[in-house]
Amino acid sequence: MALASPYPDVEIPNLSVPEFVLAAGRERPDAPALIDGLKGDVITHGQLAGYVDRVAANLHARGLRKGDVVAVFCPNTQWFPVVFHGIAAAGCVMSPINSLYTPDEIAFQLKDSGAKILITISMFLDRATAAAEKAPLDEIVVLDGAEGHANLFDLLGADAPSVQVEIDQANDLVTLPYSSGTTGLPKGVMLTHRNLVANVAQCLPLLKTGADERIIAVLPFFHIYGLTVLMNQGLALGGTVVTLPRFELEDFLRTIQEYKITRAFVAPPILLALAKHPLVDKYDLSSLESILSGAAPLDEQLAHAVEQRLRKGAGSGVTVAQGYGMTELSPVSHTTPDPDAMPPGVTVDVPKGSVGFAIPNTECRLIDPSTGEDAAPGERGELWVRGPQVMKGYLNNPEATAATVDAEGWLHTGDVAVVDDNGIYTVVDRVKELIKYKGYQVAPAELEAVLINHPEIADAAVIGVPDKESGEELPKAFVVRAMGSELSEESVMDFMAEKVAPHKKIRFVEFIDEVPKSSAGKILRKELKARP
Ligand code: 4UV
Repeated sequence: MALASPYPDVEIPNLSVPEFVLAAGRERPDAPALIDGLKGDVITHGQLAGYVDRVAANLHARGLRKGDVVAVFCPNTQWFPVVFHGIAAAGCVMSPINSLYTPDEIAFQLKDSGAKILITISMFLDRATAAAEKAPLDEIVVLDGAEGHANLFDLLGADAPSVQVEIDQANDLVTLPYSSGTTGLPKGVMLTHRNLVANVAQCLPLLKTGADERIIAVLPFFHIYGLTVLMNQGLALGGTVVTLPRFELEDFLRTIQEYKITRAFVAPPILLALAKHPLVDKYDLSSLESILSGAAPLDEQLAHAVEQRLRKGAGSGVTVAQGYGMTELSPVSHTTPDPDAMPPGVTVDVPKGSVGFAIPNTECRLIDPSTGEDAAPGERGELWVRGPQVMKGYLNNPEATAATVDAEGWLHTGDVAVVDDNGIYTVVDRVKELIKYKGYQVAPAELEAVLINHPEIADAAVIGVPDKESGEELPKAFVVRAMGSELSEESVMDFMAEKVAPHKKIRFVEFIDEVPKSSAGKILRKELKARP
């Protein structure tokens, strides 16, 4: 049985992403749209619109056409949104690459996505160049400049004529982030202009807000949470997005104080720092009205601890709450509203450990995995989601698409949830392979593929094991040594540390005689998890 959102449907304007997201800023061209939290540089809404026009024009002049993929390998700066919307306005597709990736990981995404151009910064150029040796590109643009490369000024050049590209909102892709979904290797998630416009429009009724919002953007724009919720939602409000290139607690706290940040969207590790670290008391964080956590489960006690600590003395009314999403959902399907934006007729407190309500235009089902039928009321089940934010599919992978989005349009999340009588959802488990470390995806299949390339490894399987202290899941490898090999745990971990980004490092190794597999060859991860 489909469970509807308790919010009335919203209209989804038939606009491209830049048209929709930049519309509010047109009304207040002199207001700051983007501030560099470290340097203080400001881009106003008026300048942003002008820069976006230039980037689109210059990408067109460099030969890019509708549908071409442009990879972006950059940390959060105020230029990331300029580049993203410029790419989108040119009708091209932005594929964001994780800043921590190794050359092999970058090359995989460049090849798989068919990217023509890579836009990066000089600090990342070594890795970008090494990746481009394995995945040829037309060009690498280095925003802050490097000899022999075009730079930001070339993308902003005045001479190229403006372009007007016709966008078919429901079909044309705007971004291609990578996600392993419920199983296997990372796949290109095809998100259309409509997906992203819809997801911002769907979230707005849950915010009680105006154009004076100042949002701190420390979670990366290369992840869909950063792209949609921090960047696009922030700009669509006509607010100010203050960027930080990485999480350093002191920079984070100073930026909140200095720019009187009103909203922070974070992941649980940042809340842990806010709850525990002595530095927090040295800063005035009283401007903060809302902290929303997402990307991994939020501990209820931790949410209360942060709320109490930040309220103490400062007299602020900050609320700590939680949202839930998935790259394949653009990403939001559930979130906790501002206290004065509750669904019509609902007056209860939303429990801190929950992920709130299904957002407008979103239907859910909870399916009992053992029967394939709807779970009984109050019982847990796999969460299925249907709505305009559901991806178009995985790039060049109709099988994986069909296994994730069924014929009726339900996306099977691989997460297990319960819903109460008020329509409040709590995520209680994950039945897919995916491991999450600090909110980042770690795909066991990807690590297994790297492990079995080691000459002394005959077979391998990876699972996530809970770390009590940090509350994180840590990747653990079960390794079958090749005949005669004396491979040590350390050498397995060292080998992996060279090949994969730091968040994907193998933290534990156990040697076994054989990886348990089903008759169809599927790794029986449950058996590995159940081992003492
Ligand atoms: O694909 P992905 O890396 O996507 C995300 C998206 C997180 C978002 C998005 C919008 C929000 O408003 C927000 O608060 C958070 O992380 O990983 C998707 C998987 O991450 C787990 C779950 O297993 C998803 O399938 N996950 C995401 N949020 C939560 C979560 C959560 N609140 N509680 C438990 N697991």
